[in-house]
Amino acid sequence: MKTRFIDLVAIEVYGGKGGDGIVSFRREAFVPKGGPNGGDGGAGGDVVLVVDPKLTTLADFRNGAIFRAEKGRSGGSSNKTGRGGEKTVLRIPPGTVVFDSDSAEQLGDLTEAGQELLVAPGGKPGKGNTSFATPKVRAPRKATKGEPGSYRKIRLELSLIADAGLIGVPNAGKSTILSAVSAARPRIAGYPFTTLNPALGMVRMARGFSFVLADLPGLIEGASEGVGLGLRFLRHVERNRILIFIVGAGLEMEPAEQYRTVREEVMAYKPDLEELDEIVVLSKADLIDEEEKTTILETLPEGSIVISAVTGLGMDEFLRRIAASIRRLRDAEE
Ligand SMILES: Nc1nc2c(ncn2[C@@H]2O[C@H](COP(=O)(O)OP(=O)(O)OP(=O)(O)O)[C@@H](O)[C@H]2O)c(=O)[nH]1
Ligand SMILES: [Mg+2]
Repeated sequence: MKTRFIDLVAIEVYGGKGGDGIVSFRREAFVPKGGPNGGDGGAGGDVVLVVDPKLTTLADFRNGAIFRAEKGRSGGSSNKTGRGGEKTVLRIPPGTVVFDSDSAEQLGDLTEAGQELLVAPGGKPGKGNTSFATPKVRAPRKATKGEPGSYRKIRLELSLIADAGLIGVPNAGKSTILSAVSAARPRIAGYPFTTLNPALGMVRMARGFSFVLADLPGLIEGASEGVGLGLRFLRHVERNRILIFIVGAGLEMEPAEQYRTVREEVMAYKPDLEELDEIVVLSKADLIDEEEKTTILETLPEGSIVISAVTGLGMDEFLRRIAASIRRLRDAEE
């Protein structure tokens, strides 16, 4: 299932200033008029973006953060060139699109691991007086300063696509599940509609397999007709490839009724979704005993999974089932 989320951040980047060239003359014993030997400065450091495939969000960047690269050093006597400034490398996730905030020009679309984008070149170094020597001017007293590095305000935009979304009535335990299986920390509370906007989490399985799970706002009857937050949520399910229905134990509405209501809303919104893989999950199983569990399971589709994000019951199977489904779909796409 594909759900798009945009992670957005604006930052400022400064290339390092170029080092100054210097004026200097050879001084040797018994050589009264040494020639020029002032070296050039070093180039200022660049600010560079680099794609790190391990990253999945722009969460490492604070809005308005400022990044500067190191300045180049001044030249030395004996024609020594100053050391160049270190570049500043900013790691970003694949799929980041970079814009100049002022001109709105797109500077790059970074997708491949290791791909780089120079966003703020360092300043050009100044020249030492050696560079200004000519047959006529043998002892120039001239050197130039390094230029300032360039400055830019840039906007980073990442659009994430969820592989699967958690669908259910309010309070079913969707956000609790996402926080149990990923590093995402959506808000969790015992009142309905805690989740107003979809949250995304990266679930990392063995052998480098990972997928993105979306925690969606609760769905209620009438959602397909615009009641509550339903429509806003359903827009995100539209491109989903797997539907994960979360029904909660211990809620006023019976699990089978929750499943029926939510499924009806989803299908009323978009009948095509009938064709998708479905996983039905009974959550909060720690609130009920074995007997209740059996009774409830009889009312849910065959193969429904029983979990508790609080005790960890059934969570491995839950993830394995989703992973297997996603793997199949990814293989089919290739
Ligand atoms: N005992 C128990 N309580 C749970 C479990 N999962 C969630 N809860 C509680 O149920 C309440 C609702 O959980 P959420 O994860 O916020 O539910 P949600 O489905 O995201 O709700 P909305 O965002 O409002 O749609 C919270 O008080 C949770 O602490 C569970 O496995 N066991
Ligand atoms: Mg929630």
